[in-house]
Amino acid sequence: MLVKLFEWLQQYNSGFSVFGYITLRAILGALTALALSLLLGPSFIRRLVKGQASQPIRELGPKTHFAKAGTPTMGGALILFAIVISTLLWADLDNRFVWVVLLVTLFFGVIGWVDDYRKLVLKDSRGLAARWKYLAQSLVGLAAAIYLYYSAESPAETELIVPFFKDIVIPLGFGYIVITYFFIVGFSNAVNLTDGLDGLAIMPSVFIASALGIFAYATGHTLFSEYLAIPYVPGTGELAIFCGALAGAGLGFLWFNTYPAQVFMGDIGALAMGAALGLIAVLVRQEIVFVLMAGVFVMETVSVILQVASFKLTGKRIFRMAPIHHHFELKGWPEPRVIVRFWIISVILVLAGLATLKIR
Ligand code: 57M
Repeated sequence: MLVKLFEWLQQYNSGFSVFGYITLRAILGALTALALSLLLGPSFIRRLVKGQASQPIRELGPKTHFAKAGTPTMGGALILFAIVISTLLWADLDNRFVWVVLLVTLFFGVIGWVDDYRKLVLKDSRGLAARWKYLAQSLVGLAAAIYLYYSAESPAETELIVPFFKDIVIPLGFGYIVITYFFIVGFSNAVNLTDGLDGLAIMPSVFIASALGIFAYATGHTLFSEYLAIPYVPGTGELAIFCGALAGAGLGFLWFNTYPAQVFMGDIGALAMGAALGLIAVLVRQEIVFVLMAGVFVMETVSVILQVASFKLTGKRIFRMAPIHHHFELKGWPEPRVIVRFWIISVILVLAGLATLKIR
């Protein structure tokens, strides 16, 4: 929104042209979202407590979690608010990628909100029935995938690139729709599964969003994309502003979500952020690198799949409890140790992902 204002102001003072730079707007986007979530956090949490949006704790879980009873949830609403306001302020709103990402994020937020609201406020422990949740996620994911496939302006937008091999490019055809759908819906659920310890889902999301911002900037830049031998997709640079906003809003949320958490994000935050990250990975044409960078989310999801499959097939569990963060808790690791070690793994994976930019 401000882009147009600063463009107009340039006739009075050429100094306003500095706001045309994506890098500056991405940083301002991150700072705006950070300030919004930090400043609004306390009053927001008080409202959640008043509205009785506090998390019921399951009796089956690790006993250490019983002390968390009464912690307000749905803090993801604050993250979404900060992301949306900051993106609307600092991004170029003529950019179609920005709108697709904003809309997908908001739709997934609404799906999560319905689930949270049913569980917490209406006290319906089933929340939104799984089949309706997946149906809603699938409809939004498919709609976005189909739109992006048919609105693609160059083959580069729908070709799969392989890290380390700059000459291997696989045209995906309709496979693009399938991959985009799976990245949106799959990572939405993966972040949701990971969100079971204080700060466990938000910090990797901040790291990954920051890295995706760099990928978005390079992919949307004629010179950098050529120099790094990655696809050039005009317009993706503006996604760096959304990524900055997500990172800023996430850090602000972590202020309150860090152990011992004053608030949880709820499905409204987890489903929306996962969908946004998965979608951006596709838009910046980095699906394979993203699976590496989001390795913590992948590991959590795989642990659940293995646990359920093993229990169904052999009657035995592989882990003491899935998702895998519960396994380490039940082994006796204090919660902060599990969290920080998972963060460290996430940093390593994100750095490895960024390194693929040069090693090819
Ligand atoms: C939601 N939600 C947390 C909070 C958060 C198939 C199965 C593996 C699914 C999985 C599941 O339901 N996962 C999705 C995980 C819950 O947090 C709420 O949910 C929101 C995210 N959607 O924002 O609102 C609890 O997590 C803890 N928490 C924190 N700090 C945070 O910042 O401590 C959350 C955020 C909160 C709080 O205790 O109450 C959750 O875990 O419920 N199910 C499971 O994860 C369950 N695993 C399981 O059943 N494993 C089985 C099989 C089926 C794989 C096995 O291993 O044998 C466990 N979840 C819990 N207790 N809580 C079971 C025991």
